[in-house]
Amino acid sequence: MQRTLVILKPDAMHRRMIGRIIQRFEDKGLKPVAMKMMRMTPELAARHYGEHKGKPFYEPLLKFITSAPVVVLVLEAPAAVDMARRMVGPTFGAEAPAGTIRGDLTLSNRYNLVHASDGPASAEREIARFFRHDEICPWTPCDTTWISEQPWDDL
Ligand code: 3AN
Repeated sequence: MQRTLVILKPDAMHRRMIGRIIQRFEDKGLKPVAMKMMRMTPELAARHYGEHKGKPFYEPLLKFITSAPVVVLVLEAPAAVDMARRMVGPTFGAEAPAGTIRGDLTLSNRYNLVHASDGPASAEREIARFFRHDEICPWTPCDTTWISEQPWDDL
């Protein structure tokens, strides 16, 4: 099992797409183990996007991500990091393939609805950045076998 961090960004809030986007992860079988709505502070945003400091889009990106609340989730599944990235799609909405969240729901580069951790190490770092340990709620959905296992021989 692996965990990843997903952020539904201010454009998802303004466009009333929170439910629809969470639904896609739920439908696939990525299990939410933590979720909250918050307003990112400039300090938190700077830490989260630190790798982009100095790039032309850095300041507008901080302004955007702090401009409205976001919804932050931890999703759990086998290979969750890669799975969530593939479901979100490439950075630029206009180039993202149909079937991905960005490919289906946006044309924008900057306003691309969702963040998903880009590797297992960053997922761990980002989860700890946004959630205290006691805010993570491990649980086992009753359909786990049907969604994520392949024990066909047992039927
Ligand atoms: P991703 O979210 O696909 O991993 P990153 O980490 O390269 O993309 O970029 C973080 C965020 O910065 C993007 N989600 C997007 O909002 C913004 N961004 C990245 N590249 C650009 C760009 N060339 N112009 C405007 N905004 C950008």
